[in-house]
Amino acid sequence: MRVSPSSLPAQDGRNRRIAIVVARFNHEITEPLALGARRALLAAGVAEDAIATYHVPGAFELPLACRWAIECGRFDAVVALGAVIRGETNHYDYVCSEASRGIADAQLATGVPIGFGLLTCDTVEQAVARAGGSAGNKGEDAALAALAMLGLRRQIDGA
Ligand code: INI
Repeated sequence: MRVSPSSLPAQDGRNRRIAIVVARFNHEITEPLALGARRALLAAGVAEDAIATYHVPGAFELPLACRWAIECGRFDAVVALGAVIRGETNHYDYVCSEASRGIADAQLATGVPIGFGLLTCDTVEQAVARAGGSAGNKGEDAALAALAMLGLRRQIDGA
């Protein structure tokens, strides 16, 4: 059984403002992720004009752009999307680990949720499967995770 945020109850995105930050590198993978994220947000009730999409060169740049999106104060949550595909060199490992660490740091430092939609795959085929193929769309999942965290915060705060 596939366990993902999509298998959780529907999220309530009404009155939420969300930034999608997407890497251009491997854009044939990341654009379907961005479309999936947008689709999931709209389906959850986020208004079209409450979603802003920003592009960065590659996954390495995701953390800083997420941080900027948070610091501008216009968004309740961020969705970070990218695809790192293992190549011949260990560049892959640096990009994966720094992007992941940076995204985690940004959400922990600010308290603003960042849906983690960074694919880290051995092959293009694996990435395609996770960008709307046989393994679902991880952009959708990351968007729903961000909304789920906003809902959890509201629940914990008792609001
Ligand atoms: N960026 C990615 O988003 N995916 C990759 O697979 C990748 N590889 O393999 O190199 C990648 N590299 C670029 C990196 O994210 C930066 O944009 C670049 O180093 C400039 O800072």
